[in-house]
Amino acid sequence: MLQKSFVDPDDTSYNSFFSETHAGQHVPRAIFVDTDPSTRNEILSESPDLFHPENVLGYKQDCKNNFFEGRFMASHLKVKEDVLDRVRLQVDLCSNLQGFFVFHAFGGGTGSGIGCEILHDLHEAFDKKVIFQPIVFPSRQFASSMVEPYNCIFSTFYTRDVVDVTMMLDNQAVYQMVESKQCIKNPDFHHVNRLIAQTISACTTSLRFEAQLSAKMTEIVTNLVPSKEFRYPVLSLAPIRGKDQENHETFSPQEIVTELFETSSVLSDVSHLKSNRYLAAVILLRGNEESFKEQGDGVAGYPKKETLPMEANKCITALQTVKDGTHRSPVKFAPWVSAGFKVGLVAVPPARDARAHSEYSSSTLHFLNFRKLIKPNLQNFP
Ligand SMILES: Nc1nc2c(ncn2[C@@H]2O[C@H](COP(=O)(O)OP(=O)(O)OP(=O)(O)O)[C@@H](O)[C@H]2O)c(=O)[nH]1
Ligand SMILES: [Mg+2]
Repeated sequence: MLQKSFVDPDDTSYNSFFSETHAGQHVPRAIFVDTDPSTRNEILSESPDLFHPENVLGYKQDCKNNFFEGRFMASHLKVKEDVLDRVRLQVDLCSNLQGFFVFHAFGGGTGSGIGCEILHDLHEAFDKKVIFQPIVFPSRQFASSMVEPYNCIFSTFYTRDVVDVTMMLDNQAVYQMVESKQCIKNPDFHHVNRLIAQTISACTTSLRFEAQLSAKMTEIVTNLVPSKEFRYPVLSLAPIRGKDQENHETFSPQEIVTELFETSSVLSDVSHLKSNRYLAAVILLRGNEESFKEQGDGVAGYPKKETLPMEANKCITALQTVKDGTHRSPVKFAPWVSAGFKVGLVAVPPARDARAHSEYSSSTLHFLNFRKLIKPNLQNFP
């Protein structure tokens, strides 16, 4: 829900994900599709007032975990026509459309087959607009059927030319993060989805609020994707703590940035991270910092505390330290990448962490690390 206390009344950037009705209600610019009819009922009964009921599409039966069944259903049940109609209506309500986020899973039939068909249509109809594709990639331990890898390979192949950025999310890695960092035993999809939602929310902060250093969708693509074959960033999120732990820690930019580059903060299985070379990284930091006024008028001679937006310089210093690697292994970039980092800063802290003393509250990072793809080129460098 939109928390008005955090929002500058003159800043209407939050409307990038909501359209405002005459009655003042904010309706998410979101369209949900599942061939399984129970999903529609679930969404509408859980959030009856939030989503536009006609933007939640349901059909008669699911696609039986089969990519080609999904593609067939997309045309046979006219799913893609229905979706495109709803998309066009939403686009009409936009004043400055940047692009689309298409969320789907690659392991099932609907997400993979119908998802691909919709992506192709979107690309054709809005060819100049950016498409971000956060995907749930199948993981060995948490697969619900043995054909998930096949569906995944087909979806990857069929969407290769129509998407600008594919954000990799792996249930197994997220489960482990929930278990180890939030100290929740036997987590379920509810916990996993919360963490994924937080990450996506952090990624889109600079689109939703006025930013000091902005990172628009096109800028993220420019900075992150050198060519279409390197368009698979992984995402990381920090700081993540359990309820009992978060009050015992202070999060400085240095700590958060260092944590972002830890293997355990990445929402994908990247065990080879330390030995890898980065091609690019986009870091989005949000929140305020508490500092002391130099000539303060605080109680009993103590300087007064004030809350200030975080400073870009501090983030740059933190990133340089990560790159140099003091007592940790340094974050290495490919030899032909000179700068490497794109930083976005937003002073609005996340609603969940709205504690009076919150410092840097949350941040996220995307980077590319397909060692195999870049390995042949690495051999030419020391
Ligand atoms: N993170 C997360 N993953 C999910 C969730 N539900 C399903 N998955 C994963 O998504 C993949 C695809 O499963 P489904 O979503 O059931 O498949 P579908 O796209 O509906 O396709 P059909 O049911 O075959 O029509 C599997 O790997 C699941 O483990 C969820 O709520 N959160
Ligand atoms: Mg399903």
